[in-house]
Amino acid sequence: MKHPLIITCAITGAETTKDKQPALPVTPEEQGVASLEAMKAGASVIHLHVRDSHGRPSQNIEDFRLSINEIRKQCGPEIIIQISTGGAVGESIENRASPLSLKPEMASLNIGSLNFGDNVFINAPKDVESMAWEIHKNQIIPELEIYEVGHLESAYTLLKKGVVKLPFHIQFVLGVPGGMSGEIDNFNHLVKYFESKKTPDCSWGVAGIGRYQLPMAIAAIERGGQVRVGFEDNIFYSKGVLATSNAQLVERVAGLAREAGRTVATPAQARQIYGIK
Ligand code: KMH
Ligand code: ZN
Repeated sequence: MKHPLIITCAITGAETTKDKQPALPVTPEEQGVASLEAMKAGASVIHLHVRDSHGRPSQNIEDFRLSINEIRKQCGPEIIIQISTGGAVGESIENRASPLSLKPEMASLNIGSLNFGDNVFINAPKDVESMAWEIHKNQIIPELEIYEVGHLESAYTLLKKGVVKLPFHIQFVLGVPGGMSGEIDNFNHLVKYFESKKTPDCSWGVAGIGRYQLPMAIAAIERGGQVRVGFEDNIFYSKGVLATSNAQLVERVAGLAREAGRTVATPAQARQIYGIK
C-alpha cells in the first residue's frame, strides 16, 4: 500500500512577482493566510521564502521570524515549515544560511550548481558542505533540491562522506531552464536511481516547474512519491489561466490523489514520514 501523500506548498518563492501573479503572498500576513488556506486544502508542509518590506526576496532572519510567527499564529503548531536556504540567485551563502538559527523543522539544501534561467545558481562544494553542517547542527531535516541527475549522484556521494546525514527528503525540481525538464523519462530515471539506493528513512518528491507541475504531480501520486505545488514553481491553473490561490493548486492535487486511492497526509503523518521529532 502506498503511504499517504505529503503535499508541500511553495507559496511565494524568490522569483515570482505580484505583477505576474497578483495573488502572490508576500507580506507575513498574506503568507499566514495563504499557508492556512493551503493547509485546509491538504498541504502539510510550507516551503518558505520571505520578502522584505519592499517585497524583495530576503534571507534576513527577522523577515523569516515575522513570517514564521504569522504562519504559526494562523495555522497552529502542526504545519511543517521548511525554510529555503536557496534564496534568490546571487544571494551570499552566509545570508542563505542565516535563518537556520531559527531551527525550523525542515530546510532546503541545494546540492549542486546549474544555469537558472538567465542566471547561474551557484552551490560550490565547500558551501554545500557548510550549509549541510549548519542544518545538521540545528537538528533540522534537510530537503535536498535535485535539479538534474548529477545532483542526485552527488547527494549519495555526500551521504557516503558523511556530509549529508539521514534522514533526508529528496525533492526533484524539474523544469528549471538550465536543469532537467519534467519529461516523464527524466522523472522515471531519477526515481529508478533513487529506488536502487534503497536508502532507509529517505523519501522523495517532485516539484514540476511551470507546465510540468501537473504531469509531475500525477506521476508522483501514482509512483508513491510526494508532491510540491505553489506559486514559486507555477502561477497557472491551466494554459493561460492564472491560479486564483496557492490553495487552488493544492486542492487539485489532493483531489487527484484521493481519486487515485491515495490518502492525503496530515501534518502529523508527514512528520512521521520525514522523521521530524
Ligand atoms: N530561488 C532559487 C534560485 C530553494 O528554495 O532551496 C532557489 C530555490 C531553492 O528556490
Ligand atoms: Zn525555494
